[in-house]
Amino acid sequence: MSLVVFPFKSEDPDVVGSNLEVAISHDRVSEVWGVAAEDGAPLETTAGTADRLSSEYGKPLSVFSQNRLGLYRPGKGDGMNTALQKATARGFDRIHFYDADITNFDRGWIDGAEAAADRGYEIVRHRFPRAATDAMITWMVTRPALAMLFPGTVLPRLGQPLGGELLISGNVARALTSDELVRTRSDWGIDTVMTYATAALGAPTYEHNVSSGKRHALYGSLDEIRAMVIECLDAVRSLSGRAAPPDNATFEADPPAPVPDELKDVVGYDIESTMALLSRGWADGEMALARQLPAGVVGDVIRTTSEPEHDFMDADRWGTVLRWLLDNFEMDNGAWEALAFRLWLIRVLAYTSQHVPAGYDAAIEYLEGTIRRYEQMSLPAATWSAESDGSE
Ligand code: GDX
Ligand code: MG
Repeated sequence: MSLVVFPFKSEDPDVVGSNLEVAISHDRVSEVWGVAAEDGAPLETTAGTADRLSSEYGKPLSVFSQNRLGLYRPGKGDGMNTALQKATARGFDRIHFYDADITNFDRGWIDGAEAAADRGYEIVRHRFPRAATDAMITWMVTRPALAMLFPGTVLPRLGQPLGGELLISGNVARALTSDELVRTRSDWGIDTVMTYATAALGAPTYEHNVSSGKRHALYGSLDEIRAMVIECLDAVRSLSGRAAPPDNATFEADPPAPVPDELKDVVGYDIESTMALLSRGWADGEMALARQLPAGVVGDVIRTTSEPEHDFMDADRWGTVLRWLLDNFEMDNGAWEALAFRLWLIRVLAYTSQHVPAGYDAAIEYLEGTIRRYEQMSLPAATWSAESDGSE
């Protein structure tokens, strides 16, 4: 008995409706839920579509608002936790989660997850190729931080540690509902903590590759995902000092597949308006924090007040900065949030200007190399070596 859950906020109702239909029409799926944000979700339109589809397919399809469960900003985390609680109370064997804004969602996603679950995997994570300038939080914050905090484990190996597309067994869902780290995380940090918490359980995990990629709403200026940057950084920082996942857990993945050519040309964000963000004024207290940055970067960062430079933020300098943020960053402190966002922007622009022009394959290979390098730097016997992958 499988349940499919779509958390949704302000998405195109036609896209949400079409995704609800893909799920409810699937023979493995017995029920579908749309969990709406407290604010902004076009609940009535989607609820009307849900009622129509429910009678058409003769299965329950409900749309309801999330409950207030966590301790952070009420966001996607409350939506996912609301679903987890209700689903475990109902005793579903399998629970799928999908973002509601995917425009190429089809039964293949559900088939892939169900097939792996049939083979005994209790956690099935969908992975997919993304444009070279998409996934800038995944590439610059989450995967590097997981590499630094948990080198040599499954965590830095996961393709989409922030992905909202996964299947978990009823047992895993029950374990997550009693995990404080997950239950309290109501904001964008939910995906990060669920990734850690599921890996920590040591249950057999599979990565299913959706080779066509995930097509969904992309961004204009990166300012649009400022809250996501901050909350994902805070979530991964909160994992510092926690136990590494067991090293004997089963982890398998689909082999890599060719990436569609048109996906290689997709632009993940608007470079010009993002560049302009670097010229914005500094927040109160931001400069005082910036002066405490590690020696190798402090001068260059402060110089950006007069010249909006970014190319100095190579993989190694960013590694030092991210480590410093993991040790010191404070969420809900305006100066820290402004500085963390500024530093991330500098790193994203440096990567975009120096590595994206070399073409999709070279850019992605470079990014994968940076993850291996951060991991290697954090292993006990490792030293910083100039020859390693990812150094510039
Ligand atoms: N119930 C509920 N409540 N749903 C929400 C809320 C909320 O407050 N906010 C967003 N959603 C839904 C949204 O409608 C969509 O279905 C899904 O959550 C993901 O949001 P979206 O705006 O599409 O996020 P985006 O930019 O695609 O980010 C995804 O990838 C990021 C990344 O990998 O970089 C998402 O899974 C992020 O968690 C992740 O950080
Ligand atoms: Mg999206």
